[in-house]
Amino acid sequence: MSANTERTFIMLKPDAVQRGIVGEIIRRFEAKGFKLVAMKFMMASEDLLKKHYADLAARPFFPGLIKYMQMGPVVPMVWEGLNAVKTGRVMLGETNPAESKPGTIRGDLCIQTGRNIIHGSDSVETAKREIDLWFRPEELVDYKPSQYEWVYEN
Ligand code: IDP
Ligand code: MG
Repeated sequence: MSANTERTFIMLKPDAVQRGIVGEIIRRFEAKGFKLVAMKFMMASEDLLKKHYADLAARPFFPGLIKYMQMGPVVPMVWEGLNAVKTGRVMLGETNPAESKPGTIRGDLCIQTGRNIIHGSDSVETAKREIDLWFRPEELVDYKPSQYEWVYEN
């Protein structure tokens, strides 16, 4: 894979769906120039969420987090592009929306850490693990966006 094909796992949480801001958030990734590779709309099982957040299992907020993530449907996605993981995190803002700058997704669209509307992988390794957890290989779609030459110089 070339640098332009780095992939990140982004998931819109149940509050993003319920608040009707799914389109607004997806718009930002599209407008940036990232390529949508996979997307689902689903209820996440407790088992899947516990695997996804396994590294946080000992934290006091863990039971509340698992409950929150099952309150409604989520939108797991894979986005591809140059530095997609790092830039994706910059676009999200900080974990706590109150510490997130204006212009970021969390800085613009939410208020509390426990309702922070979106997940994004924190490293390339984590992204690989998360993509494998949420998607089967055949669900990742291979195509060339028509705008490619207008987004990348080379
Ligand atoms: P991240 O989503 O910015 O990567 P993590 O530390 O990986 O942040 O935490 C995962 C998720 O757990 C957060 O996005 C948030 O939904 C929830 N969370 C983290 N810390 C707290 C907290 O102190 N109270 C409530 N929920 C929290
Ligand atoms: Mg995290």
